[in-house]
Amino acid sequence: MKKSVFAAAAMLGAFALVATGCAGGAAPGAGGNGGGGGDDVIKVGFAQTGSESGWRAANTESMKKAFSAENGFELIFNAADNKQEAQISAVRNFINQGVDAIVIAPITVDGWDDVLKEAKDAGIPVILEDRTVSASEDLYASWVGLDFEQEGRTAGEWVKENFDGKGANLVVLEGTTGSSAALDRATGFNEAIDGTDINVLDSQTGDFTRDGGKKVMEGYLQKYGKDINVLFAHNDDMGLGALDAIKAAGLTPGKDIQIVTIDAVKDGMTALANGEFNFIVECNPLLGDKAAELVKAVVAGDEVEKRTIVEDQSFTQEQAAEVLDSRPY
Ligand code: GYE
Repeated sequence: MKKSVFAAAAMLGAFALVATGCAGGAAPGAGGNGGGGGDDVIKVGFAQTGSESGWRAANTESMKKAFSAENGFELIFNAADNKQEAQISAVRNFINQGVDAIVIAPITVDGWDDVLKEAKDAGIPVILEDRTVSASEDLYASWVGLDFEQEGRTAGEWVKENFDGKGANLVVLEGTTGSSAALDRATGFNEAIDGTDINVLDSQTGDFTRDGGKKVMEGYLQKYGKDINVLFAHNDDMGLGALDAIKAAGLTPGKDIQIVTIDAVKDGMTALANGEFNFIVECNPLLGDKAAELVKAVVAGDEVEKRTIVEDQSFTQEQAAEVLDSRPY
């Protein structure tokens, strides 16, 4: 077993030499790098988290569009069903296939050091999109994503403005445990409500899914009943799942329990425009073009920015009703 891993690594080492040998000016793939027929096509492996949410569906679509054949890419797509081991083995697979670049939307922040080192040793550049990792910055070429901490802070500021001093009992539906999106949103939110009298009754993960949001909300309603008057969900989908639980408990979402979420995908914005949600902080999933631009630059040997942050907005019910039809996702 060990031997074959070593042999593969040695082979990839040789591949890396060929690849860096061409980086001095020749077009990527010009040296017959085995990428796909000896032309300039850039072979990219993309390790997606899974398909947990509407945000994810929009992100996957954006990535597939940007990494299209017309744009000069051959895309190998993998979705890991929110399981980090599966995602890491997808990345190893890409390394073994000798792709020109790897893009990862990392499920969790920790646990990436080894496989990122393996990619580096094989001379394959890695671009991160969406979430971040705790591994050293020199193990990847670049990251494009959102300011999750600011998103959480914006949600928290809305809660503070509307509920401080008003006897708020809040519950939280957290995103996937250990993901940078969940960790940073919690940090920003807690910072914003710090020093207020907002009472956080409970905070548990719903794994960014509708089902998870529904189940955890059912548990909260059983435990705290009508005491709950505010819900912060780390994404729209968990908030949408919670709507079912709230209605089943005979309560009116948007009134008895006010709801703030993050993402601003179509279904979430529809719930906001309908008055079932009260506020949404946007998280832009359309990162494909930027990720593709970064991959092209890195493969060509150009210097790139280490971090690219895409701007987000936020929406009230009135604003959601105005923009709903023009939203691209
Ligand atoms: O908010 C959520 C998705 O990492 C920003 O992951 C992303 C989050 C997004 O499942 O809906």
